[in-house]
Amino acid sequence: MLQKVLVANRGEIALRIIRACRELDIKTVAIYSTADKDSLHVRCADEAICIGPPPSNRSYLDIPNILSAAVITGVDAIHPGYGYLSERPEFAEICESHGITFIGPTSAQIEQLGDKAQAKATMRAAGVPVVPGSDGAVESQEELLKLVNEIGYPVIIKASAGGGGKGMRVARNETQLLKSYTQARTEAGSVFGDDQVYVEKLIERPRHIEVQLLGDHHGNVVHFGERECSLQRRHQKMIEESPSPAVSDALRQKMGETAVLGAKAVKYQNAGTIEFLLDEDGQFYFMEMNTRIQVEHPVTEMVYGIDLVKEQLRIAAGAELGYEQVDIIPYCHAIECRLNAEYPEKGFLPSPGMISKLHIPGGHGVRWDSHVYQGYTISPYYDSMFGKLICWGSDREEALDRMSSALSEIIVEGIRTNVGFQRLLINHPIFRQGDVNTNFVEELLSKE
Ligand code: MV4
Repeated sequence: MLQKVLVANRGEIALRIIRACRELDIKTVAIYSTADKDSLHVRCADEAICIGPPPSNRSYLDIPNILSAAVITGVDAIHPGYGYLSERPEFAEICESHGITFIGPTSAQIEQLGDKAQAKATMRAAGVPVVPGSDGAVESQEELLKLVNEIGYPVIIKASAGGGGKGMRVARNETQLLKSYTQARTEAGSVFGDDQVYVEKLIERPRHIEVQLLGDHHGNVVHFGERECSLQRRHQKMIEESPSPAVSDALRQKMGETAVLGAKAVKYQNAGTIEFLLDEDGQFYFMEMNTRIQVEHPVTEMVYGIDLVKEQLRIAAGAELGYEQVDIIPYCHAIECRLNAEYPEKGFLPSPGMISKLHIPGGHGVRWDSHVYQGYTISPYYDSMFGKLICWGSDREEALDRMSSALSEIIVEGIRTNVGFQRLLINHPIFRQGDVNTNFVEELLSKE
């Protein structure tokens, strides 16, 4: 097993990883910026090293500083968490070349799946359904017009180096198409340093459904069902649940087997997620593969009774999964609300500051993953998410009722939060019916 792990992250996920290490008797090293010196991940780790000033590019994204911390403390592995360096192939590569285990897939896998056009081609070749569109990047206007003539409008243009919704444009006619194409390439070039774009048919009002995967170093890959992630605003997820109210047992099996097929095609190792779009006819299509542990992993943990972070550590140490697909059974329904320090009435403006009073709900079927405490100051430098509330129940209704009750119980003073907005969503009749798509939150906000 691993002896000592450096956690190359902050906030709740750093704490989540430290807790998993402790249970496995693995020593931990926290890294922190000067803005995070009072954060719980610093207090809970066995050792902590300051790696720079508050701006992320001078601390949590500073590879030389983080590697120095790893070498000084003599760790044998680094867990990148999510965001930050988690999907940078060059970071995984430099760990590999220094004999430090990167807790995740190989740098080659991160690179292969990080280019979204290439990932799509790989999945298509493996037999995973993809949205009709270009084979890889579209090099010229002529090529673009020829292709769109075949597939028809509306279409969506995406940056190959993008992902998570960054650098996408919709076109519903030829005028929009040519304008969007030029804009998309210019923008992709300046934002990602890569101006390649690809085109596909637009799926209207899709659901975002993702399948959780684990692969070990021995060729075994299994899935842990799906998460419904359609409730999001500006590509930031707000609520995730498992199972999805739109997925039948038969569809789950089909999506799961398809995701495993895709992961096996790249010999995927460690935790990963395949994102699908599910259209209104029940067809699903590969979108992206995320090569990291995700924010919303706890809902899958509650439903399947597994600790995904511990599994990541075991897998990285070379252990075999030790179970098969037939052993993986859903036990309950789980839902997660992301709680943010933000002001919903002011366009979700960030609301950093000191938490002067805090009461966290508890009880049966309630989990709270967070790095904050009463008296903690939320920094303006980082993401506004200050905690994740996860509730589960024997069925969807029980999980949602429990979430509603927990959201009523929570007390957070000193900052503005989205708690009230989350309660509104949880009790919204359309959400209760399970009848949502990726436009739901924005449409709801535009009606107010
Ligand atoms: C799409 C789409 C419709 N049609 N592709 C956005 C994030 C990225 N993973 C893929 N995204 C989309 N791709 C086609 N062909 C709509 C979206 C999309 C979306 C997807 C998931 C969750 C929220 C979304 C919000 C807007 C657009």
